Amino acid sequence: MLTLYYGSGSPYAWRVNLALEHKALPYERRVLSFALGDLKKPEYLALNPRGKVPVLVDGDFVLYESSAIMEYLDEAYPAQGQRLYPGDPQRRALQRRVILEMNDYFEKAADPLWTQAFGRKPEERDLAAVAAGRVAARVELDRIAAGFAGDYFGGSAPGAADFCVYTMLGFVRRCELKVPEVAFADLIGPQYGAWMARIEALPYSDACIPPTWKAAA
Ligand SMILES: N[C@@H](CCC(=O)N[C@@H](CS)C(=O)NCC(=O)O)C(=O)O
Repeated sequence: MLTLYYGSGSPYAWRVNLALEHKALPYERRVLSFALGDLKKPEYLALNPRGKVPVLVDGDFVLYESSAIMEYLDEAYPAQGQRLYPGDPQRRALQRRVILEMNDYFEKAADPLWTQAFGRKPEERDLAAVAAGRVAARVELDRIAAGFAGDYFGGSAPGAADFCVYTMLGFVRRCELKVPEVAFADLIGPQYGAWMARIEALPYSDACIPPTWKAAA
């Protein structure tokens, strides 16, 4: 049995949750509380000294960093469920590139959106920073769209890159609740909008929505 240490609302934990479901692996999801400081407790720091989610535990093997976890799941359980990465090395490299571009470039570009939405009181929000974040995020989305390989980044079926991009965008959409000027649908445009709808139609997608978001809906 695998254990996923998870925090509700974390796109990194959410992507691993989708990956586990895609691979139809049995797992237990342990939801930690950011507010209660669960991630900084000694027993959790023993699993991840960075005090971040997600962590995967597989027997006596402990792994943190979501991208490494997704690769591990696909390599350790190649015959289980559906593949997260294509077998072809070039297609696999292109998916990894999308993931790195999201982690390294999109994350920084979109930072003003979540900083203004979740890190500022309403009266302190800087809408010029939101506008600049939208422009920077759009530049990255245009670049990353080169990685679409059909209906998905993974080709005819979703894979690790899809789960990575989807959950980051899901987090940006969440910002709109606090800051309507994020104008999410307009920001992502029709190509990403249709692709998000395809991810949301997957049979396991709903089960992976961050539970605190569902509770608040
Ligand atoms: N590079 C890490 C990022 C993980 C991460 O930043 N997790 C955030 C939640 S979105 C976290 O646990 N933050 C808690 C903290 O920094 O105190 C990964 O891919 O797993």
